[in-house]
Amino acid sequence: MQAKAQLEQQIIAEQQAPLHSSDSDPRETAEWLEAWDQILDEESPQRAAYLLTALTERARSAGLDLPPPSFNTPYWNTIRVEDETPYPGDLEIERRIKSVIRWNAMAMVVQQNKKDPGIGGHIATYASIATLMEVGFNHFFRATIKDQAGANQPGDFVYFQGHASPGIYARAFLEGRLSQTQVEHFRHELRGQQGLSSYPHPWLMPDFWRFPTVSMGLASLNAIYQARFMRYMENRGLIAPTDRKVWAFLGDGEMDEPESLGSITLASRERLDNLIFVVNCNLQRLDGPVRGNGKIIQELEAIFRGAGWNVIKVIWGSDWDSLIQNDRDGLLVKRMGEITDGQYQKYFVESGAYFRHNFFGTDPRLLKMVDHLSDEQLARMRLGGHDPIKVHAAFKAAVEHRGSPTIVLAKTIKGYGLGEAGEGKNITHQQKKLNDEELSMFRSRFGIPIPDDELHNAPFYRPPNESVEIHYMQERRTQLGGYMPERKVRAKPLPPVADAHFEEFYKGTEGREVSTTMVFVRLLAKLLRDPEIGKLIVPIIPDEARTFGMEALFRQVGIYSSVGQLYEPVDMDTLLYYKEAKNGQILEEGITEAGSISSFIAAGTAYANHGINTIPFFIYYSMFGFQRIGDLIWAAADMRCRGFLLGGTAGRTTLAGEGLQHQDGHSHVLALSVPNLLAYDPAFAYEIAVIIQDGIKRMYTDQESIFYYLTVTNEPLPMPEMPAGKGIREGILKGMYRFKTSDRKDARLRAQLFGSGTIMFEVLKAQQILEEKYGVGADVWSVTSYKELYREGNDCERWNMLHPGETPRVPFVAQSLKDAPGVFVAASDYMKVLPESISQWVPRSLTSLGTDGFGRSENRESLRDFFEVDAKHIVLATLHALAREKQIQPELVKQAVGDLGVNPDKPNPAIS
Ligand SMILES: Cc1ncc(C[n+]2csc(CCOP(=O)(O)OP(=O)(O)O)c2C)c(N)n1
Ligand SMILES: [Mg+2]
Repeated sequence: MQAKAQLEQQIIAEQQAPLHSSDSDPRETAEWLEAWDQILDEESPQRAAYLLTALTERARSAGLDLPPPSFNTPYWNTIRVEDETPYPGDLEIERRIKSVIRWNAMAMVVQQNKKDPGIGGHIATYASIATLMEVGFNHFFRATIKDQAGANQPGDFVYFQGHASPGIYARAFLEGRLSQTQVEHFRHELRGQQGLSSYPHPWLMPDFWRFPTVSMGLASLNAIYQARFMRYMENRGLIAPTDRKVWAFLGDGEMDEPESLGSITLASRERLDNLIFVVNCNLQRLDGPVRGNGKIIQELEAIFRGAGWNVIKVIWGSDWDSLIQNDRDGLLVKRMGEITDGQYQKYFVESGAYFRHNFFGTDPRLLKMVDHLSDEQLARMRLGGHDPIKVHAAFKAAVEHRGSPTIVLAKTIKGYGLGEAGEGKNITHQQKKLNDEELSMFRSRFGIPIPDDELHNAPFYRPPNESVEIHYMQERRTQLGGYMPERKVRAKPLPPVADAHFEEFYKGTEGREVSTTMVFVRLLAKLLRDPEIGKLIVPIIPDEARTFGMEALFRQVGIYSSVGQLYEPVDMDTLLYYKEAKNGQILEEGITEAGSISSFIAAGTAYANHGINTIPFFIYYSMFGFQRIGDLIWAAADMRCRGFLLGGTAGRTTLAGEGLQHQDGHSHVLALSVPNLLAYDPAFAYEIAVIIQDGIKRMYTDQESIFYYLTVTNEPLPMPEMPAGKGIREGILKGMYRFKTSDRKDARLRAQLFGSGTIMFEVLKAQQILEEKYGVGADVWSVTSYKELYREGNDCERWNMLHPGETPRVPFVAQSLKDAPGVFVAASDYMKVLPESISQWVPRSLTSLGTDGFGRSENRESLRDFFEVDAKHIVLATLHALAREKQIQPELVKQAVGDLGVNPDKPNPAIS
């Protein structure tokens, strides 16, 4: 122990060489060091550390300019050999199981690429992570866990490195959970057989995968917020506290994604000791080295230690123990520390002789240390991440650690076991085919009993159920509470929410002007008070509560804080003070849309992961939604996440003064791309009420795998009463209904105007102008969702194409408009393509007005003029359409341009 501590000091001292080079009294230094060594040896390491800290503090308070603290430890394992506990499993049986899994994972990819060249898949990643996975599966990952009352609760959550999925499938195949047919149909999901998706996709395999991880960076972010949300649920009494963990297995290349590192201080600030990252440091990414000229493990160590994480490095396997212990003068560890990752990678592919010469050959004393080892032995010296003993010690320390999250940095070899076919080579990530010789080598290396004449097809191998191996793995999983990964919907459906909450909104505001954001907030406040679902609501805000007028909720339900409120809020004496509480309900995330959507995902999938129907409402600046965090929304969709996304301050022209970066005119276009998302751009209070009530029912009572996007705006407007009559509610939900019929039904000139969001009020003004000034009788339609109309229309068209000769289905748009006379004009605060998406079902040609182009810093009136979506442009577009239909003379339109005050030579907003 003392020797190692001395070395550590020495190495750190070398890093801080300038300080020591000016040692003016080496004898005195030696005395101090000796005294300190004595304390370390005779008292305790804690005492020795305490004294150092005390001295440092004293020095700092005396104003000394000390060198900055080093966040690195030497390039060796964090856990000392003497602190390792005996391995609790049977290493030999586990090795054999792992070998078979390795083989099947490889075979899965090779087989597919033989029969379908280019179908892809990854061999090298699982090959490097296999030991990390298997130690986890055999000893750590608990599928269920007991709470303090002895009741079974959901166990650990594991985010598996996405493209290591062949190994996860191969294990499930051995466990008997996946059939031979399934593994034979890896990446072939459309062959009339049950296949396996390329990566973890709950959408495609809803009983198996829980967390989509293959978009690099999302796993880290999601895992942090998942662990945090568990604490939130515990602190609010929604789930029983347990010591369950969230594990995230990540690639070292993946750590370059900003999302991977972006929220790590939240994890330490929240003391998330229920969170464990494991980074598979195989030193390679897709193209080549992650840090050829540096050291990824050291870099990540410093980052995470600096951020307050517990860092455990697993670099060297047991083969190195005696060498490291005999390294009395620190030569070996110094050499280990000076080699770059690129050079280490070279050692992986080179012979033992090369390793001896290049690594140890720099100093005769180093060479002597490995005299007793043959070149072959040297070449086979295992790394920490391939040694179950080291990995187990690290995982054990990680799960036992308290007070901060842990990251395990495990050094591995990419393509481990592939030999010439790719082990450690730059091409290994892409290696999908093995020739017969390479297959034969792989088979021999891992001892798989497959005869030569079958080898060519790389067949799967499954030991019989009665074999020691299968028996062992089943027993381990039974001990750990069941199989993993597994996704099970645990929550019972909710009863429908009481109508009473929504009725107020059907009445309208009798001329009082309110924004749809205010309507939403009022509805949310009511839902929060509901005795049944109130506690399940999770309001999520990225530092915009005041923007959206939500500050009243601070006091009503409190802001979640894991430590309560340790200060006297500055506005304590006001009614709506900033109240933080341990059981606070609002997740006030700070300025992170990526973090907020991760909370949304955790809350919106708790129905499956925890069996609790939490209902998240995430409200944000609509511009920073699909555009900023679209990939996370896609992941939410894949995960069958439920809940409501609220795009606040939405629309290109409703957000006055904010300009180009804030004014969103395309989130509804981007929302078209998410298959199970319903997107609405409501204009009126009652529409919001109808949509949210139906949404809660569909998601939480009927348990549909859908979620919602609603845009709300901050323009105060008088909210009308919900029109009486059949079909209004249905129309709101399906996407359109006639809001107002013209008083001039008998007029010769007729028009149908579509309005959405706040632009609806421009449409209503246009209707009046058309009737009063131009004698055009115009009906007004509220289009709440172009997306729903587009989806349903396509559904009908497709059915009709596939069922020739049968009575064709008529799209809802066509049904609704079939008797509507006149020309069709649509206006919204979004791009023109949105209304155009339904034009094929509009009986005659549709003129679409929208807000293509960059925003401007201006007020609403000028913006609507600029983008040509105000009442005068709607009137002009209607007259233009009538002229095109030869119902009026072109001269009349020309006249109108002047009368309406339209500047025909204004720049085109779409391109200016
Ligand atoms: C956001 C994103 N960008 C790119 C990719 C494509 N991709 C898949 S694996 C990979 C390399 C991964 O390297 P690393 O994280 O080190 O994992 P390893 O396979 O080495 O364990 C890349 C670039 C992706 N999946 N996600
Ligand atoms: Mg890597």
